[in-house]
Amino acid sequence: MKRAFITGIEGQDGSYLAELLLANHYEVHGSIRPGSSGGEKHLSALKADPKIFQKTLFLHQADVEDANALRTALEQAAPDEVYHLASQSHVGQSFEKVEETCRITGMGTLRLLELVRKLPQPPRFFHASSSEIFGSPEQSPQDETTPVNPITPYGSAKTFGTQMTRIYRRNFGLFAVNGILFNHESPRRGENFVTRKICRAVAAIKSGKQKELTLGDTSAQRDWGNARDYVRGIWLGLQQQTPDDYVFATGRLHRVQDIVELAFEAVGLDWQKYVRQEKQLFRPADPRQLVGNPAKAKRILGWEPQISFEQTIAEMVQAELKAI
Ligand code: G4F
Repeated sequence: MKRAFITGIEGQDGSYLAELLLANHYEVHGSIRPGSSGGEKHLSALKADPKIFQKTLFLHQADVEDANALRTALEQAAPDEVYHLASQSHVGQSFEKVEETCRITGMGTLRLLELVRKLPQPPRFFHASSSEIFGSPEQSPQDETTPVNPITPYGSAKTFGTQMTRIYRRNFGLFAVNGILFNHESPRRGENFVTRKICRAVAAIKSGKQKELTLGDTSAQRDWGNARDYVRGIWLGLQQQTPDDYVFATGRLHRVQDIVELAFEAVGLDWQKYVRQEKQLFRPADPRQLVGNPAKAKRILGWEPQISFEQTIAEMVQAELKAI
């Protein structure tokens, strides 16, 4: 039985990854922040299953800023594979919390790399990098060879973590992999990301609980995939003979406005009656058009995204209606 350690196990990707690894007969360990709910939201079904919780799924209290707690958790788990997903992941908030973002997202990655390197049997290491490292790219679509050019504090912190992961691979012989993840969504997405914000609002407006939806720049374009597809890619990245970097993307661009139209249409409402743009929600800097080329992941990992943008938004709207 392989053992895996996941930072950020309580989040969207961490919880889907835990489910995937458990289905593949792993023993799964996850770090949770002291004082957090311990995965009440997305891990509740796993925690309620007496055949799983404390048998093949274990949670350790360890903040990514606390090297001692992380070391203890890693020593107890003795993992074969480490998946580092924890970060301050909201790009907009990274402008308000610049230092915190760099500490958690940038230094947190370096801290974990250093701890992993010093373990008696260094495990394989996956770093959840981001398309935000490309910021304002000179080429489109972006792939593993595209020069980094971050324009947000979050993108900058992720660039640091990405480069450190490469340095530990090249100089310390660590089996270290960067997954350069473009936007990926699901009903488990945090409420302050634009897909979930729109789908939640649409369900609330449909049920008469909300009157309008205020958004920032609806002309912004992104390459939106589905989180369950990307988590499969994350796992595949660590199952190869040699470590490398991979772009996970769909190769298709959509506007925020497309999400608005799809989501309102799904409940039979005219978006024009409810949506308002607000200057305060525009970011000081925002990548305009991030779109990835996943050819390498397809060729080497045999990875293929299976769930479309339209299916993902429809699933998210249905989940919000059900929740209400
Ligand atoms: O959903 P978002 O907040 O995602 P963003 O900033 O692209 O970042 C996400 O994807 C990255 C991968 O590329 C991850 F690394 C990162 O951790 C995160 O998961 O915003 C998407 C777009 C942006 O252009 C934003 O300006 O939507 C625009 N937007 C317009 N109105 C809004 C809003 N975003 C949010 N969150 N809220 C709005 O009201």
